[in-house]
Amino acid sequence: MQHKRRGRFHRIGIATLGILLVGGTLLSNAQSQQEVNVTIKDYKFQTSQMPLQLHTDTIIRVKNLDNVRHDFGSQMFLNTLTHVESNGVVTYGKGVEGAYLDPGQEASFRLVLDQTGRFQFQCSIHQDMKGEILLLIVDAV
Ligand SMILES: [Cu+2]
Repeated sequence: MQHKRRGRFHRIGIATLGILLVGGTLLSNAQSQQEVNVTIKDYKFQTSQMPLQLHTDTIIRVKNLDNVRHDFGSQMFLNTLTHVESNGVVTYGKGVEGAYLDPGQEASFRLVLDQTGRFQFQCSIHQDMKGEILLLIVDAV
């Protein structure tokens, strides 16, 4: 069943990761790894995460709960070393575009975020599926 999609933002699954950069003193336990979880369901990206910091090993775990194939790709991977593990296959390097996820499949992306900004990710198969990672600097009081 096809639905006419009018407004670009009407049916798009906007997933926003608010990455709060907090002062190191707020996090009493130094974290060696921080995690972002992205679930794909009903053609939408849903994200959850802990507060994130720059210059820290970050792992983005993506799981496809739909019964169709999706893709998770982002420009944010292009200029940084990214370690991708998908279906038992590990890819490592710069210029990684993303990974395809078959139904039920998971993929993980490890990278270090070293700049603030807005980083969009998307499914290349379904052009309306987009999400965004926000890197915001929050000044510690
Ligand atoms: Cu898709």
